[in-house]
Amino acid sequence: MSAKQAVVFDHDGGIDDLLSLLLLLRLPNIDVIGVSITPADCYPDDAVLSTKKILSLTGNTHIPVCVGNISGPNPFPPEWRAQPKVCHAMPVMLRTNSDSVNVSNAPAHEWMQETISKHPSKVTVLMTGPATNLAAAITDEQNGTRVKSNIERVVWMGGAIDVKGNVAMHDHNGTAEWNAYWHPKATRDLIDSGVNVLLVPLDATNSLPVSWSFLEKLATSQTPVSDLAGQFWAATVTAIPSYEFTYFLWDILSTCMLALPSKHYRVETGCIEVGITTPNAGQTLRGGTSKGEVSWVAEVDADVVRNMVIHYLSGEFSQAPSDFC
Ligand code: AGV
Ligand code: CA
Repeated sequence: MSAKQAVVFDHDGGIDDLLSLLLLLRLPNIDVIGVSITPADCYPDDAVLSTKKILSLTGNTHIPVCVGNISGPNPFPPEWRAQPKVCHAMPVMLRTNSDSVNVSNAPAHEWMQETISKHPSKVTVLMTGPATNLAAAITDEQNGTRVKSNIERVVWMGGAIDVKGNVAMHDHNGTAEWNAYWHPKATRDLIDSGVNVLLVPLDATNSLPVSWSFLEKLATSQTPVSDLAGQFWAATVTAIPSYEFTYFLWDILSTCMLALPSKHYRVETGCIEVGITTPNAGQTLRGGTSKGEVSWVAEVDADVVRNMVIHYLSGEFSQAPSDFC
């Protein structure tokens, strides 16, 4: 059996970020070595509490948690940031004591530098919020190069390449995806960094809305893990009926990319320029300079991904699921 891939997971506390944490901890080929939180599409206290509880529920209290202290210039709407509070209000979560999980005092970018550069094997960074913490870690003059050299690859839910974005603001032309828009400079710094980056943009996630049929199929599993996952997703259904506010398996697909066989998706590679100012801040645009060459997931087999998600998000919290593929 090949060794597990060491992963640092940086998320921003949304409902699908928390579901992604649960999913990631259940993937058989992954060793999560730490979780960092970006204070973006959440209120960080809620994100820390839910993260600690999910780690406790799944028997992973040894995994350290930390929080970022850098904010981007374009805040998420307060209603979105408040939405994930419902997750730690669920009965299973309320009953779970999480006191033994350690929350680091160091800010996330410093913690990342230390953790990644000192790890004995190369580290994959999965990110499901803005790129802020990692961008600060790798652009740092003193330590950045050492950190970059121990990164295997970055898988990031961010960007909209050949499709429209999901930012609807008065001073924006709608071309950007929210994670890329929250901190456009961080987006550019990551894309220009030369690190091996796989974007999971809206081009790929648009084929995976959270639909009633998906929720019905998950519900037939009737296990502790699938019931909690279904309850988390139930809190997003007010977003289902209208296109602009549809909830997608954004972060979930990004997490799946760590275990999905390559025959089930198509990748493109090219140079990407990042808009920094209005009206297209955060836009990830096909462009000419060789500096920003990255890969992105252009298309996925949505049925396979849905089946994979239901497979891994079923069973008992304390029991590892069998291999999906
Ligand atoms: O743009 C997608 C990113 C993902 O990381 N987030 C939500 C996911 O966690 C921002 C976002 C876009 N539309 C949203 C979002 C909505 N309707 N509610 C909450 N967050
Ligand atoms: Ca997110």
